[in-house]
Amino acid sequence: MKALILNSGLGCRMGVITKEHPKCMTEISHTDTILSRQLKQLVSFGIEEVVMTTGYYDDVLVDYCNVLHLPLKFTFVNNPLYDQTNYIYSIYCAKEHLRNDDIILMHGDLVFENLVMEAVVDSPNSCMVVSSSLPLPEKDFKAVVTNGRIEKIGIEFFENAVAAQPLYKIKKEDWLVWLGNIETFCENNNRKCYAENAFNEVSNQCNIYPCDVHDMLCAEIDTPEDLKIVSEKLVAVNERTVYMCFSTEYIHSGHTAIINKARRLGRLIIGILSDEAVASYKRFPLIPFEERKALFENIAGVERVVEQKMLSYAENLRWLKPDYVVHGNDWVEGFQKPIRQEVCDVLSEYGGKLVEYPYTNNPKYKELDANHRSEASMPDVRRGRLRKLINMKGLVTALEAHSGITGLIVENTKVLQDGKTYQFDAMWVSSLCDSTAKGKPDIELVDMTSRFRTIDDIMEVTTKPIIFDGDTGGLTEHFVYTVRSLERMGVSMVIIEDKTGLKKNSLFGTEVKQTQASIPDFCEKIRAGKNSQKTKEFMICARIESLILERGMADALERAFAFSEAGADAIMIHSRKKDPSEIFEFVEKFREKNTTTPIVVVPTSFNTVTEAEFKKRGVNVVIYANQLTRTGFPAMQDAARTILENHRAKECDDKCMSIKDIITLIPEE
Ligand code: SPV
Ligand code: MG
Repeated sequence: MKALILNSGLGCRMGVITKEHPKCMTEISHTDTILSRQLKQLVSFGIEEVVMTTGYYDDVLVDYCNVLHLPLKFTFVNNPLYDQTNYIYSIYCAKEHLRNDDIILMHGDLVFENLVMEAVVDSPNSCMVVSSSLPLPEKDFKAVVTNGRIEKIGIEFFENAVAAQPLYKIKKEDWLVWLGNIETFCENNNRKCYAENAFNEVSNQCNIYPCDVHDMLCAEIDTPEDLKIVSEKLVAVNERTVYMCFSTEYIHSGHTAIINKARRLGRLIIGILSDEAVASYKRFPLIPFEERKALFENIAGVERVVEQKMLSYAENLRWLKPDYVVHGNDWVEGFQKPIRQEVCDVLSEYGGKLVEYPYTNNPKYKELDANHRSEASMPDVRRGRLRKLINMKGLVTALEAHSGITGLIVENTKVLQDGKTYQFDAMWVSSLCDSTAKGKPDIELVDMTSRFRTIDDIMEVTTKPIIFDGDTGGLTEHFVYTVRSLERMGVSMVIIEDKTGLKKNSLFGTEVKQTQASIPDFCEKIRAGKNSQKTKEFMICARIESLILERGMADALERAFAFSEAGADAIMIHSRKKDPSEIFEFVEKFREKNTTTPIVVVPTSFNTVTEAEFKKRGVNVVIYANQLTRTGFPAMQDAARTILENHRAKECDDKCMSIKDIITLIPEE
């Protein structure tokens, strides 16, 4: 596509302003003339070639264009009769340069905002800029629109007409028809009328549609008064701000394309989602906030980069009041729909606008994302993420997973509430649930090889950190090997409980015989485990069973201090009481002396306590230890019974997830 700019005329009505140069060289802002602004706009829309008709002060004009050093290829065509003819003849002079492309045609005295240019450039058909919002001008162009198409253009038409501006996109097939008639006109010495007179005769073979820009800026400058009005409007246009938000850790061509579009609308402010918001909405960012911010600070045309603390834009929009928010149209449906709605609501509070561009669904970007995901799932990257999350969020949550599919549920389940996204931070590979899935009791019967197999199944399809239920840790001589294997696999933390001999599930409490390990023995196990690990990030958590075995608070606390002294990276305190007071008491007393070692709780029994309350009291990890197992298997029992009772599967159908839904639970690689 080429641009054709008509700059031959005298511009007499501008008075002294055009004494020494053509009208298009009139200054309209501190930084631009009418022409330099037009040319820069063309460059920003990807136009590379400009045909410019010249006449009045043509040498001054040509020099000026060259001095601008814009990446444009100019073809200057002089109209030798510029003072006796109209621009129809200038076009005629340039005709040989105008036969092979679609063209953007504009008068050289036209000032328009970028959204106008965008509407013209992106139009699938030939079009002319009109405004249905402005009153019909007395002396300027109007377009008569019939059956959705422009039938006539001229200053004399008032019926069925809209205000029109000489800015067009004309597809080659339409242009050849119009240009053909311009040639006929000029060859018949009809050179003083408008080029549009030639169009009016052939408009039925030439499909030009109105491109309605309503009250956006698009105006010709004919007089010093016009210049004053348009320059003032331009000040406001140039002060507009645009806001976009990114969470990405790398910039690809899709990002730069949308940034370039946003930049055309105003001064661009970029919001970078905080690490916490990214972790809650996607996954833990591999690249921290400061580095993600720096990526954008180095992009030309980005004026300012700020933090967006939450997925919700509301806070930043009320603060910055941007004129536009720019986003891909991928959030019209799906998970981000409520966020989008909130953006629309907040923008309407002060008259801002949402501008959406088609989302680039490039398979290359999907591949990049998949590579990124697999990087996030690599052992070295995954292992340290639990500790980082605890440091970043203060409190993290984990849900049990005992297979690939339950791992995917923990990985992908998200809830959007009050502008925030909630998802689990980590997975708990429970001995109870792993054993149950294998139809075995929770007595350390499922051997480590088999437990590792479960971890592997989960790891293969997920990226979130894993907390492994290591039961008693076994013999110290064995535990050191377990630690290394877990560490190598990318597990973030193992929790071992201070029991010895035949371990039974804690929720049996004192109903079964269970023996607690001595403090020195268990400290020795912790020390041996810590000494055997190869990385700094892997965590060993000591789990205290004193409250379960009714040995009292003092014993629990004595153990907690001894175990953390021995090197435990975290302390888990367990209870099977519904009433959380003993847990609260423990946390309070432990925190009086130790403010840093993370505390882990498993609120299966004391399940009324909210995460916020735990956090307030100083807990750092909340593990939902068995809820997928306890909801999943009863549903299966129910299905089995329903089929048996009805001797067919139909009655079971309503209880079933559709095949389509079950397939979509498994993401395609
Ligand atoms: C498990 O989930 O296997 C646990 C927690 O160890 S509990 O069942 O509460 O003991
Ligand atoms: Mg267990």
